[in-house]
Amino acid sequence: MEEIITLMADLEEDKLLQQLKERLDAGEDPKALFDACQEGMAIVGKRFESGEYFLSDLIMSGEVFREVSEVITPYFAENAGGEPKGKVVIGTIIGDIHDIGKDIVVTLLQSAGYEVIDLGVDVPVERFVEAVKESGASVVGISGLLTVAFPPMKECVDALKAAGLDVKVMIGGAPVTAEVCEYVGADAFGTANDAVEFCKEWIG
Ligand code: B12
Repeated sequence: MEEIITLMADLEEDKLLQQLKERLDAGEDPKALFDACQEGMAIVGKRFESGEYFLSDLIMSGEVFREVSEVITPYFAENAGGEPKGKVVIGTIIGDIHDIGKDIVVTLLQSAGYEVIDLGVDVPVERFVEAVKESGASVVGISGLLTVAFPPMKECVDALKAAGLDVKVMIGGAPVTAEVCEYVGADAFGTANDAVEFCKEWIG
């Protein structure tokens, strides 16, 4: 997997997609390949923080990852048809436009058989409430990468409660900790893999 990690980290789009297609067709585990790409993304983040990568590289990494998801998702075995196991509303909270992590959560949830209503980025609190009412979803996922995103995340949880909606709320994003989770009043926080485990526990 080292080669995949390096190609993702170096933003070698064409070579990466070519390799992925060949290896998937050869029967390699899509989950392992996806995890390797996530590891590559983590390296991209570190290179940005150290000043080696610029904003344009970050934006490029998001585009590459989207293509990676499009190539890999159809190969996830659990994705092969059938009734959705349950509905999840997800979005990046108002004021925040980071969506790479959220999109990974969406991909993994869909691959695990859940119907996902993705509200996108910079989503107002009321939109989460409306979407739950419209869809009847039983889980809400809120993503936030900026510290300033925490108060609106809390407002969102409060608004869902005030509307009397019986939903479980999970939150995520690199800076989210147990303390943030407690402050926001969410039921759980974690990684994209954790999101799938939470939904298995809450919805089945
Ligand atoms: C890529 C990136 C960008 C890209 C975003 C592209 C995109 N389409 O998303 C761009 C260039 C646009 C960007 C812009 C900005 N960014 Co930025 N960005 C990053 C960076 C380097 C990586 C984020 C990322 O995608 N990581 C990879 C993904 C896979 O990780 P993740 O998002 O954490 O997601 C994982 C988990 O957290 C989880 N997860 C995510 N969401 C959810 C939701 C649920 C429900 C669950 C369960 C799990 C979950 O699942 C994922 C996989 O496990 C981070 C640095 C960092 N260390 O995070 C800074 C960072 C988040 N950005 C930062 C800043 C300051 C900004 C800007 C304000 C910069 C500016 N001056 O304009 C703007 C913000 C604009 C706005 N209003 O949102 C700061 C935030 C600081 C803070 N404390 O608030 C950081 C931490 C960088 C830094 N060290 O300063 N950024």
